[in-house]
Amino acid sequence: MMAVKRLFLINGPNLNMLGKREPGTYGNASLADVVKLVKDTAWEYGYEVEEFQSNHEGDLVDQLHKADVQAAGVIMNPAAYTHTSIALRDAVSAISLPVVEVHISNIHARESFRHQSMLAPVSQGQIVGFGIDGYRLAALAIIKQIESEGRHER
Ligand code: CA2
Repeated sequence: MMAVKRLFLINGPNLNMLGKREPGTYGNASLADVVKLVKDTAWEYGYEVEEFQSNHEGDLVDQLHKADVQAAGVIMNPAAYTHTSIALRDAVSAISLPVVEVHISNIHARESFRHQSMLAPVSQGQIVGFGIDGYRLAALAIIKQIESEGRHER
């Protein structure tokens, strides 16, 4: 039987507030809109998406470990933990999956403390500054990566 092709979509702290505050920086779309965008994009290529959002670092680590068993790739916006979390970096290093890092805003055009990503060196790539369209771009990029590596059988 053909295994289900699955992506994990993981969003970090405060992204549950999308669409409710700070539209100038993060736009008007909600987290539910982001989830629908990724699901619709992935479905075009026969992929299912399991989504997860947490404000807690350890829960995000646990979800990366779960992805290693259940998914073929991860789309992740680690939010503020991007800039601080060695634990999330180690989790990305520890799993054998491609991870694409997404940021809604252009982190390089903002405060200097947002310029560094702990995860970027261990991720497949990073998409920043395209608003929530970045999640669609990330889905397209990771599916292409998975298919080219022939690693979609999980
Ligand atoms: O641009 C991004 O996607 C960020 O990952 C968003 C993080 C920020 O700490 C990163 O530097 C860049 C913040 C997410 C907070 O999201 C909110 C959304 C609406 C209202 C308030 C916060």
